[in-house]
Amino acid sequence: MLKTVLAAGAVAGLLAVAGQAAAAEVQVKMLDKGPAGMMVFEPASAKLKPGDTVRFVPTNPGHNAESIIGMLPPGAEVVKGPMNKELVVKFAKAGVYGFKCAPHYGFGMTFVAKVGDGGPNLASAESAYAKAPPMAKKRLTAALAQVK
Ligand SMILES: [Cu+2]
Repeated sequence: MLKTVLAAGAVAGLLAVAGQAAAAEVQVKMLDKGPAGMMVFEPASAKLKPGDTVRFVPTNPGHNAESIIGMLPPGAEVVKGPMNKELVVKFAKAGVYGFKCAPHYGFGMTFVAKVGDGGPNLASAESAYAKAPPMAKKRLTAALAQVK
């Protein structure tokens, strides 16, 4: 009996360790200039698993990261990072999550995370930013193509 309990505990412990090892963090720099041009998140997209996190790093001053309203799965929390501060977002639900830098949305400063299989809003993600500024629309389309 005792042996059985110990074995079950050992298995649970192993699963916990595996779960921790599987969760990843992606660092996304907020930059005035990057390989993709002026006012960029670098990288501009990421493929994640549920439980992973993104750390938006204010490498250059004058930026923030916040949700693009409508470009996230139903029930997911809208986030809004302060200017010049790090923002850490943990993605619990599968889905497509769009982010923008508020001052530079018109310059196309956007980021897309696809979590899991893209969840319930993968098909509708493009219509969510149909009315975005033209440069944002262009970069969001490219970022989404990267992760699809
Ligand atoms: Cu910015």
